[in-house]
Amino acid sequence: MNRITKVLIIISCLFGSIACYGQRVKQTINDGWRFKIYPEDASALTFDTSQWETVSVPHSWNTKDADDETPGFYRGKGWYRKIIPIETLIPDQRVFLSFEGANQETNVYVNGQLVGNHRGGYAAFTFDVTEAVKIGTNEITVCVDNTHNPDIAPLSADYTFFGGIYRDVYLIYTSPSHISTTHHASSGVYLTTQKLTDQQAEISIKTYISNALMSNQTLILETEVVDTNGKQVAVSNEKIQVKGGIRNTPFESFLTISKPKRWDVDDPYLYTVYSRLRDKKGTLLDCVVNSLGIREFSFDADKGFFLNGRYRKLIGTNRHQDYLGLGNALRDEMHVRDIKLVKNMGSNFLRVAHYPQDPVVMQMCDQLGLLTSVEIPVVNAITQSDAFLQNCIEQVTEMVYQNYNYPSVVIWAYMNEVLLRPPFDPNNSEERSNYLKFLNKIATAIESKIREIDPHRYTMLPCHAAYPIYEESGIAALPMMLGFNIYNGWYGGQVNEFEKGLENLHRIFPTKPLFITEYGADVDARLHSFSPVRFDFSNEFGSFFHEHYIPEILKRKFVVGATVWNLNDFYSETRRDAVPHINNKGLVGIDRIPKDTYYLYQAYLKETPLLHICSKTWTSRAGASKDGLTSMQPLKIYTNAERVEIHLNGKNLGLFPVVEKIVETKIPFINGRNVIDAVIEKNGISYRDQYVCNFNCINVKQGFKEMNVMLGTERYFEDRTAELCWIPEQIYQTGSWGYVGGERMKTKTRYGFLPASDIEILGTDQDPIFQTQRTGIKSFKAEVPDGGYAVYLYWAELTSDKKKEALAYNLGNDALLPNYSNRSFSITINDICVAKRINIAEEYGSERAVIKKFEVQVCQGKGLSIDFGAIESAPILNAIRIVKIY
Ligand code: GCB
Ligand code: CA
Repeated sequence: MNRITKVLIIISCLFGSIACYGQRVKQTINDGWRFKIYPEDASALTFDTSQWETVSVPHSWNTKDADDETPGFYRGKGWYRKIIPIETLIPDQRVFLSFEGANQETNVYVNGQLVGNHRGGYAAFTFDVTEAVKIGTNEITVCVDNTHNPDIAPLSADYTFFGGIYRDVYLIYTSPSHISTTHHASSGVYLTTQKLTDQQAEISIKTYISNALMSNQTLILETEVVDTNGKQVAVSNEKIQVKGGIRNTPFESFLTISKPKRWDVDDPYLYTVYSRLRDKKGTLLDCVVNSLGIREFSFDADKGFFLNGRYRKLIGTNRHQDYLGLGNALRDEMHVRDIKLVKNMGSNFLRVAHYPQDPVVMQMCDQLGLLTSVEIPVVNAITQSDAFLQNCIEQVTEMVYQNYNYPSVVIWAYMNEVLLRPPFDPNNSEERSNYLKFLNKIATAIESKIREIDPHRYTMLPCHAAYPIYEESGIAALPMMLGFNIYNGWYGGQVNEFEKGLENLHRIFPTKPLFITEYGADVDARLHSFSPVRFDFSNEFGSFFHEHYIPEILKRKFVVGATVWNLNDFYSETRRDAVPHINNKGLVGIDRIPKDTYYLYQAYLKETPLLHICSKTWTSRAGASKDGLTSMQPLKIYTNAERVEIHLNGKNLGLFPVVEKIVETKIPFINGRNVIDAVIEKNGISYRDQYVCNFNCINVKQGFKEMNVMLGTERYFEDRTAELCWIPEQIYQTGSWGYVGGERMKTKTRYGFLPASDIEILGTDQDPIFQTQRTGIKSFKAEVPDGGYAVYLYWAELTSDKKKEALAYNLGNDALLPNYSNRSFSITINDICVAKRINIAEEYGSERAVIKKFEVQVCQGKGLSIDFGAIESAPILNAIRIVKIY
């Protein structure tokens, strides 16, 4: 498909003439790159690129291998090459190549000559390539390297470090004298509201000028502020003297805007600021546009956050920049969609974690009225090297300058859970103390760098819950506020430890405004449970978790704000959960389909009527049924109304009261199609939500067609590709169906047990069907009617001889290596031996999905009995599907 090339031509049409001398030209060069993964040097112009693949930027080379069944993904060099024409667009022009982001170290060559190097995967960088290009065709070669580099942050993290040029690349032409493009790749203009009253706003504007001409120049710098109607509200014109051959000279000017309109979350009013550079005759040389949001804010450790004098509880989400199948290589429009999702949830805050994101993300926050914190990616650990320290300072400098003008930004953050995974030997006190000292040195340097560049915003350190070591190292004292990532009830303990923990943190850090930078629980949208427990990945546990956290956050003023981890599910290659390689704590999926929890936030945060029937995506549903006609199952509704009327298949079930935004009831689903309508009323207008599902009432005596049962679990699983529902096991009783004997397989961790295995099941993407089992099962019986049947037995050997590395951020919730069971057993179906000795692991390998389908007959009213006979160790069964064919 043809992609649209964005061409941004910044013209000052206000001056009437289009053909001004020296207009800046900025255009993307995203398409038609030749690309190859190549670990060696491919920079030579003679290098044969004829066999290279053709790709478009945004691009990542890890979109497939970071989500396949082979552990790891390519971390090394990727080479991009492209021929670009350079024209003469401006007399004596300067030419720049500008990258919005490439992960993580980049070398750029023009016509075989190295023109620049950049280290860090999340910031923009711009190189002046004027001397290296010629008019006509030019070969641009870009080497991006995502190899682990101990001198570049982050060293490790719970997200995938996709390699590639994953944000836009631009070609920029300017006049020889121009507003700087190379001042940390920012716009070259920095706007600061110095003083603000209802009468007036005093704005300082620092403009960096570069002059490539060898002679000194007398120039005119004009700054014009216009309101949303295009009306000029302030202007300054200054004569400036710029030395020859000098880059990045700052000039400061001041403007006053009378009766300023404030930028606020409900009314994100933005002025437009034109910075124009002219020669002394008045001819335009360059123009840069920024927006200006005028606001004042403050944090108080007891009273919370105030924006323009008004109290606001900050609430919203974190966000990762990736998407299903694309890695981090998202088009602008996709970033925009995400920020709309954040706003639409009722949020007023976005933690841009764990790294600076695409400029369109920040522009959207400005336009929609979302406050933000932006962060550099120093995650989990540091390297005790001056090179690492230097890189931190470079990254923080780029972050602050590049994001300086966004009114949405109120916090600069650094170091996420930096003491989660310290590499020192805890028994070596000297090693420990040296590490903490060096950490303090880096944190101090970052903190003072931020305050030096931008004394107008707050600084924050997001810590994990084990705060004493943050105190001990001295780093907790440095920032103006503290963030805490809290997972009580998920990684361990009970949800109500959350509020106790909050009170305690406030007692320990009474002067630091406290922000809950993260909290969340994993939900695989396909899983359900009516007795949810942590780590079952069910929708219902996720709901339970957030239903508890939200009111506790809202209740406490000293909790200045909170951001859910995370807006979206995101790639984390090393994770092996219900959905391998993905962290499922999103309120929306990696495909951006909202989960129930997203609507719970809307019910709390939105004033417009909100009504949502939970589990609406669960369209293929099933359950055990006493009569084969109906099955009682819980139903939940989220709403900001006071009562809800519920209808089932056209029948009014009555009015139900709402408690803390929730209606909970039980519904007699009928076999087949069910339509549930919920209705609320607000100001005489009624609002309706509808849930339609196909329900399979499972009863072996009444209209039996098929059953799909997972052993060893309480979970329900929706196979969305086959549109069928797996239901949990039950014990066999005469006249019915279920297992005989055995016990639920237990996955042991350091602290207890997981409700399901955390092994990635090879050969399937329906992992949950295989992640639980009954060990030592004797039989599975179903008293089905006579006829011809297909019986599918599902296995995966969940013990393994493969050693796995525990994930630090899983906080001890990794399965301990179970003893490998070399098991074999026999299978008999209705007295016919179908396998004398089956050894799953021996035949197929452990951790692999194995399905065997047997064609069997049931006659003389005997029903079905599948019997397992132990030979070595205990027989197992993970799931069973029984289908009546004749
Ligand atoms: C955290 C980390 C974040 C992880 C998250 C989790 O505390 O800051 O990067 O993804 O926990 O899901 O474990
Ligand atoms: Ca892989």
